[in-house]
Amino acid sequence: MEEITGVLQDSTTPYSEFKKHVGEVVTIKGAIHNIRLMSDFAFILIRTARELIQCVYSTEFSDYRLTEDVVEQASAKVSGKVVTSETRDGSERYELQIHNIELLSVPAAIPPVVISKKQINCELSVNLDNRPVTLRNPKERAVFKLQEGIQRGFREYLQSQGFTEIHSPKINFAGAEGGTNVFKLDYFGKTVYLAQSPQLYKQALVPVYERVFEIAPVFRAEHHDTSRHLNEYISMDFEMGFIESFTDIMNMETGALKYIFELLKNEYAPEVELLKVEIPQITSIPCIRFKDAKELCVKKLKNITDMKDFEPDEEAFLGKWAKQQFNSDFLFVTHYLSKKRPFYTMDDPEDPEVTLSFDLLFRGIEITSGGQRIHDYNMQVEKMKRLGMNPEEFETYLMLHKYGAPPHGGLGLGLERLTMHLLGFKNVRYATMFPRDINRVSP
Ligand code: AMO
Repeated sequence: MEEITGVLQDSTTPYSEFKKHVGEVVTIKGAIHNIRLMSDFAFILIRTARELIQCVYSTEFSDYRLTEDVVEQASAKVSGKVVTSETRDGSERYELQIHNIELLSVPAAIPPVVISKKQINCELSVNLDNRPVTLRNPKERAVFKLQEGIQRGFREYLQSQGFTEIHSPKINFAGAEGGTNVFKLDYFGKTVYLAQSPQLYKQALVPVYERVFEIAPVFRAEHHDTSRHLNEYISMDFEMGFIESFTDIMNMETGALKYIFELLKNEYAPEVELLKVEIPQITSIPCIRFKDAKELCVKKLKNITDMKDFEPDEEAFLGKWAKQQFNSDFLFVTHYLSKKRPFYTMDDPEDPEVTLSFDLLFRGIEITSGGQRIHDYNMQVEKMKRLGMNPEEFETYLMLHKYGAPPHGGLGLGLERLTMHLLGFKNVRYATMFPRDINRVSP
């Protein structure tokens, strides 16, 4: 009887080990990304998980002969001799002199979009309609490899700080953030809601684990079609107990961002280079109160009508201001108005009109909201009533407060928003693998 040992039998050699095999015959597996036929030889690029490996076909190297079904997007097992190749910048590169190509599968059709060019060259909507194919383009896939690095950095840093990873339910009895942008669902005859955030659950877990985090999809029924709103996005959340002040949360986020950017530089260098990413340098992040930031905007920008929040052009202005004044890509704006923050936010005891809350702007766009939460039962019930909410509907949420919770707070960081601004995209959809927006639920 065959037994499964947990050890994979792999006869292929990763590109990272080619250096050790110069002059030897190795085997690789991958997709045929591009074929350039010359008069008596051909360049065949093999796309592996992270590289494009150049292979050279010539009748000089072996008796193998190219067949008609060796086409782009075919899956292949290629064996050949490793040789060093010349590069313009003098860096070390290796290629394979093909000895044999074994086709593992042959595509049924030519892709609807050319994916072997340096860049996908079509409208965003066409790109998104054909996502399973366009993501094969090295630049497209590099975006999401970097996005993996961001999540990994967030996870690794928080784990190093004693946080426990959690998964909260996405089908819920109430919306966590208030407002109307909540998706309703029929749940065996009852109305339930898709999670707008893990807010109520991450708070509930503070008395359990003190520090928790979650990286998961959340859902917002945004009715408008903007370049920075999605209806489903990945929220990177954390919540921490026993804080001295809400600046503890901002310090934790700053530490996480520093770690993430170092990780990208060190372990995602091929993608950073391919996408020419300017990784921000963080030593510290400047902070400004909402009131003072608004005054700056009023002085510099015309036609400001909403004094309670920022319009996108105000955030963009503040982003430039932070760059000029502090050479910082980031800016914390603190003490947002109580009226504008959700019911769980702690008002400032020194001025109840404002909250112990903050947003983080990255290159002039909000990527994070966070703050200290109310931990006192009576204070929370009173605030809910003041906001016209029925505390009875939040009985299980209020168990947190009723049965004792430490001072705590946390934040939510939008993964796609951070990726978008890191890569300088004008539209968040470029930083979303399979976007969900008001006009799109497919692919
Ligand atoms: P908030 O609702 O401000 O706060 O969301 C936090 C962060 O999530 C991102 N984000 C979005 N990204 C894409 N599309 C959207 N429609 C969208 N909406 C929000 C942004 C934003 O800064 N519970 C609080 C967080 C907390 O206090 O812990 C919350 O969800 O990057």
